Order: sequence, then C-alpha cells, then structure tokens
Amino acid sequence: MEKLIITAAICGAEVTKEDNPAVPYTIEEIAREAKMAHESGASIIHLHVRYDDGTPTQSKDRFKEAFDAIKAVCPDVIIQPSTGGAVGMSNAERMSPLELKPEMATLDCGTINFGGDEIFANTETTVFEFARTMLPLGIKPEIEVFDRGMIQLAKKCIKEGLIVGNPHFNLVLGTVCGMPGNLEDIVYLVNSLPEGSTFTGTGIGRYEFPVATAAILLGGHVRVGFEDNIYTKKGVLASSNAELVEKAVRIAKELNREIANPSEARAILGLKEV
Ligand code: KMH
Ligand code: ZN
Repeated sequence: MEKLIITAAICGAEVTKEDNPAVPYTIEEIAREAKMAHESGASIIHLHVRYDDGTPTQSKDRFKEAFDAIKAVCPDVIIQPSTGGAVGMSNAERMSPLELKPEMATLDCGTINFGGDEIFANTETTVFEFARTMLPLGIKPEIEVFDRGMIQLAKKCIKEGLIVGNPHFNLVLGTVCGMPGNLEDIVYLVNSLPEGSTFTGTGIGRYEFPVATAAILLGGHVRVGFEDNIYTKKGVLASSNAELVEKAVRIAKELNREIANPSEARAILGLKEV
C-alpha cells in the first residue's frame, strides 16, 4: 500500500483554550505546534489562523506571518490553508489566503448544519467560485466532504473542468449534523469517490481514531489535530497536536503502513516538488 500521509489540523476556528489550553492562537504557538506535529510524522499542516486573543481570521497578512513562521522551522512541510474559515465569514474573506498561492487549500463542497443556528454555507455557486479561483493559481483543492451529496457537487466541478488531475478528498465524519463516523459510513463514502481519487479520513471527537484506523486499512490517508478532537483518549486532554499525530503513527505502524514525508506526500498528491 501507498505510504500514509498524515495531516495535522492544528488550530481550527472553533476550538478554544478554554476547551484545551494547548490550542495555539499566536503565530509563535502555531509555528511550535506545526513543528512538533511535523517532527512526529505530519507532512501536511491544515491551517486556520487566529489573532492573539483567539479570534479566527482569514486575513492574508496573518496567514503570511504564519506561513513564514512555519516555513522557518519546517521548510518542507505542505501548508494547506482553510478556505472554510469560520461560520459567517464572507466568501471574499474566506478566499483571502489563496492570494498567497499555497500548494493546496480546502474546497468545502456543500452546506451543512453545525448545530444550533450555525450553518456552514457553501452553495453550488460558492463552490464553483472557489474552484474557479484556485484553478489558474495552480492550487490543488482538498475537497471537504461532510455528507454523501457533497461528492456529487465535486463530481460536477470535475465535469465542468474546475478540478483537474486526480482529485483528493477529505471525508469528514462525525460532525453534529453530518455523516456519522461508523465503519459503514466511511466505506460507503470511499466507494462513492470518482476513479483515481485519493482520500483522507477525518473523524470528529470520539470518531478521530476509529476513522483514522478505517482510512489506514482502506488505503486512504489520515487527519488528526485539535481542530477535530482535543483528547488522546476519553477524558484525557492531548498536550499537543503532536501527541495526536504520534497516536496515528502508532496505529499505522501496527497496521504496516509506513509514514510519508512531505516529498513523498507531494508525489502521491501530484504536487510539484519544491
Ligand atoms: N471552520 C469551519 C467553518 C475548512 O477548513 O475548509 C470550516 C472548516 C472547513 O474548518
Ligand atoms: Zn479547517
């Protein structure tokens, strides 16, 4: 089987230091978490940024600061900024980090309830607009899928020529109103992907490691990190993102999957070598 790409989603937009004091906010904290996660086996850093008080922002300048700080401590890691941002942000705001021409960025392929009154809105027009912006900049989208219908919209983007090359999906399972993270759910989604796709499995909360294990067995890749889950096991807070990456590495090794370094991850994903 292909080597395993581990993505560390180190910060997110919703989780706070009140949830886990190790959640990074400042540029220094973000760079430190990225470095430790990378040294533990992550080849991709999925990145949101915050102001020092923890407020999420999609400011291009703040992303640039974070990119520079991460590149200074782990020059070869793949940085994948979010275009999801935080619920309620405008499309223009969400797309700001694309101006930095990252190698990859997320492309959320549909609308989903995030609980209470929160709607993470991604209309078809929005998804087309984001894909159309990434294409000429040579940014590889990671297609975020929270439910089965989102694969349909991704297929439409592919048909329209807005996503080119082998598509890469992130199957995000276990959100409050999305697809649950049981084995049959991940198998169903994987079987629904277009031919030639690669995929990452992301489990939210208690689903993190069951989904990771299933993804490893199914030949996919894995995402872990504070954005998705703050515990190493029930009731035990993780002291760093690296601790979550280390757990994914242990599971992978037991299941005979070797870990990809950033250069190997680029080859698997069809990204240019840097
Ligand atoms: N924070 C969520 C609103 C992404 O990074 O593209 C969206 C999100 C997905 O986290
Ligand atoms: Zn995200």
